[in-house]
Amino acid sequence: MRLQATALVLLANCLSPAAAQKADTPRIEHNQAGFLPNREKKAVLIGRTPEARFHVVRYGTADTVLSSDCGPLKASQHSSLSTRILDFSSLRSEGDYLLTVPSLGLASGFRVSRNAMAAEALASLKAFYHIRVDGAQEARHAGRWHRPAGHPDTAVSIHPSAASAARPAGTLIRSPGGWYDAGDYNKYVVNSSVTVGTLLSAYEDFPAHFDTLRTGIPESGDDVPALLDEVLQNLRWMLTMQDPLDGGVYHKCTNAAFDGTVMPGVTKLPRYVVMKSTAAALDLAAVTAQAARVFERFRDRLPGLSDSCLKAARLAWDWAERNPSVIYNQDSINRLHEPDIKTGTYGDGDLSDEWFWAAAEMLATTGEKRFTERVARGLSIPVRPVSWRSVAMAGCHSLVRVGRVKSLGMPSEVTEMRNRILRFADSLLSNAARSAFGTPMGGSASDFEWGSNAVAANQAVVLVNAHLLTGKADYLDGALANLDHILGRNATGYCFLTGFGRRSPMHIHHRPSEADGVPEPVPGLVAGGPNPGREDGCAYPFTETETSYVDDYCSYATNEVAINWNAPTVYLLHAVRALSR
Ligand code: 9MR
Repeated sequence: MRLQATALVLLANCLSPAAAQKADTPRIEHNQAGFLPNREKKAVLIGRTPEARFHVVRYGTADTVLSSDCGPLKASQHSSLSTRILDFSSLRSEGDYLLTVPSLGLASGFRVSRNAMAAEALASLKAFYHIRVDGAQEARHAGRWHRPAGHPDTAVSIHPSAASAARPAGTLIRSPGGWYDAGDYNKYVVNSSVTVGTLLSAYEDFPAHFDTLRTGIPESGDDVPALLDEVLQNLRWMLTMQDPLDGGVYHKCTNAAFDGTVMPGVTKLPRYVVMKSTAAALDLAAVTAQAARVFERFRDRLPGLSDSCLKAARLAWDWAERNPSVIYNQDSINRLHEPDIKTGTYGDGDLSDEWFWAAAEMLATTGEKRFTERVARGLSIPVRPVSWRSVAMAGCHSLVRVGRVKSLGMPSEVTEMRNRILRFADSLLSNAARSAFGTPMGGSASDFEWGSNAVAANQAVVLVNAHLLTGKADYLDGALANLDHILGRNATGYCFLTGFGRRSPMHIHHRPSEADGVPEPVPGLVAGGPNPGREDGCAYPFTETETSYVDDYCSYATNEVAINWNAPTVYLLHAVRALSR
């Protein structure tokens, strides 16, 4: 088979998804960031298409390097779409190629390279620099997205819900720095914790990879890995959220209401720390205990940091023991206090997994018996990937990881956690075998929740952990399939990482990206992704479970970005790079 590559490129452009009027217009979708030579390579042919052959042609030549049958027609469980899977994993030579289905007049270009996804991995981490609150961002670090400093947060008011005898309402405290949570300009301890925990786990799992990585941030060259320099930005802010007098942790540092669509630092509205909560205390305990472990290695370069983290962890844990069920409920707060607080809640009524995560990290770091009882109780918590409200899996990963190198005095529990990770990973692989897109993502309709791309990424983190435990390639390919989902092999045809792929979000719900006058959004941010809840009430082109996405600033329910969605994407992209060397 000899095909004219130029003609196919033109054809591909004519039939590109951007031009598609209907969700089921025949088209080819795949990871738009390219494929690694030694790993699985799949695309999906979307539409009710007849049986067909596909070919891979070396770009710029007429040489067909691979031909095969498209897979059987599969009806998707989450929309009226049908698909066929195109598997070209046997292609292993680096180069630029066209994937063609001549009988349908379809083609799509892709690259196979050892450097596949390297730029994406770097950008996903650098994105945390762009969303820092503190400090002017200069062009030499921020490129076109340079901007003045954000909210100073040097005089933050104690909200009446957070008042104590020593710090009555209206007392001003310092709580500078950190990252903005998402498209909004507030800072939340619960979500910060799961984010920092994920990034610290990335470091603990792949230290050699991160030790040599440079991201071009102001701290470059300080002898601390870039990932940890970035983590420190938020960790130091989190430490300011602890009341040193009693160890309690304020739930968030926030405006009373969301800022308008302006650059950060433009609004001068009052900022508050709001109510101490048990979730915030336990999450902070977990993350500072983990940080104490990680930064112990950097004792010379960051003197005192590891000790301060462990001290904060102990104080927060003790506060939580004295205040075991203070649930953050914004409606109740607003009934009692003024001003009303209308920003994000991150309210969670079930703290069993937060207790487990905090106990697991404390045990992993200190080895103290005091934490074993809460760890043992955690064995009954249902297994699910990490999210801001469900953090038990983070504790399992840490216990198993640390349990491999030192005794935690609970060998059977650690073995049970290992088995739970593997059983869950196996269930993800069987979901992938059934899926019309060949991905673990979408095993259940509920995977398509607010921030569905983070569900895909966090499932993949479990699969990477299963791979680390067993060395089995299937787990890593399963993780890669969910990365493919985020980068283009999905029903929308979007590569959800800003700045990458042939079709990626241009109008994310992110105030700086909307207000800065730069046409392209801040790069390296992951958009939330399909969410049939469509809580924003915006106009959507498609509304089925897996197609409910719109690239519109209006859509905070599908097109916002958030630190807890970027962190597992950072983990995943860097894991795949580190494991494919
Ligand atoms: O990610 C959060 C999602 O799980 C919730 O359903 C949603 C509504 O409560 O809030 C999301 O978190 C938002 C937070 O409350 C405020 N900053 C933006 C976050 C992402 O949309």
